[in-house]
Amino acid sequence: MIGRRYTKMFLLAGVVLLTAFSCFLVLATQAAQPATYKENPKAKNLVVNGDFEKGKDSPEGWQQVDGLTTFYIDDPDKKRGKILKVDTDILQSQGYDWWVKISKGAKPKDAPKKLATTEPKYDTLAGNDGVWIWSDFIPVEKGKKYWFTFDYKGKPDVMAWLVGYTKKESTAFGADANAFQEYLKEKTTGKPDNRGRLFESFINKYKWRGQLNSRSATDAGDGWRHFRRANQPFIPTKPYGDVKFVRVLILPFWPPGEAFIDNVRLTEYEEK
Ligand SMILES: [Ca+2]
Repeated sequence: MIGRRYTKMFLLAGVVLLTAFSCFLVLATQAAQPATYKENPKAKNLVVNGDFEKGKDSPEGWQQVDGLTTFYIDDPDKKRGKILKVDTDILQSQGYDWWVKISKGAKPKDAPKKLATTEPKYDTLAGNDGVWIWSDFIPVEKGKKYWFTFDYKGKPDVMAWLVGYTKKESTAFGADANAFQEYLKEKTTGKPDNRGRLFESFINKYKWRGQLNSRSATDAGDGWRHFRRANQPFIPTKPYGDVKFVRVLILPFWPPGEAFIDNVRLTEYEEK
C-alpha cells in the first residue's frame, strides 16, 4: 500500500514538474523569438534608382527592359510613380527570339505582340527560366552588413538575391543567363536548351550569393508586399573577403502572370 502511495506521489510530482517545464519552454521560446529588424526609411539607398523614377525607355541603373517580358511603366494606381512590370506568361521561344534582338539594340517599343499561351503553360518563361531583372553593380565594403528589401505585387512567386562579385562583370543584356547565351551564340531556332532551373541556370561568375526568402514578406498595402528578411542582414564579404560588388537579382517565375516591382532598397544595416 505504502509503495503504491509513493508511486502516486512520484507520478504527481512528475506531472507537476513536466507542466512547469513546458510553461518554462513556452516562455523561453517566446523570449527567444527575435525582434523584427526596424527599417530606417531615411537610410541611404545604395541601389541606383531603386524606386525606378529615373529613366526614359528603361530605368537607369537596371537591365534594359524589353517591352515583351519586362516593362517600364507608370504605376496604374498613380501612387508609386514609375515601376517595373514583368510578364512571365510568355512563350519561352518568343522571349528568347526577342531577347536576341534586344541584346543587339532593338527598342522595347518595337516588341512583338505577345503570342497566346495555352495550359499547362510549361513552355512559358514562368515554367522555365523565370524572367530575370538585374541591377547594375553596387560597391560593398568589407565586413559591412546590409539590409535588402523590395516591394512586389502579382501572381507569380518571386525569388531575389544579392549576388557578389570580386570585380565588375558585363552588364550586357542577358550576360548571366547561360541558356540565353548559348542561344545567342548558336542562333538556333529550336527550343532553347535548359541548363538547370532558376538560379542554377546562371553563369557562374559570381563569388557569393545571399537569398531573400520568398516567404518572408509583410503587407505593404494595395496588394503590394514588402519582401525582407525578418532580422538577418546580408554580409556579402563573408566568407569571401574579396567580394567588392553586388548586383540585385529579382526573378518572378511560376505561376504565369503579371508582376510589379518597386522600391528596391539596399541600405547599411544599423546595429541596435
Ligand atoms: Ca517608383
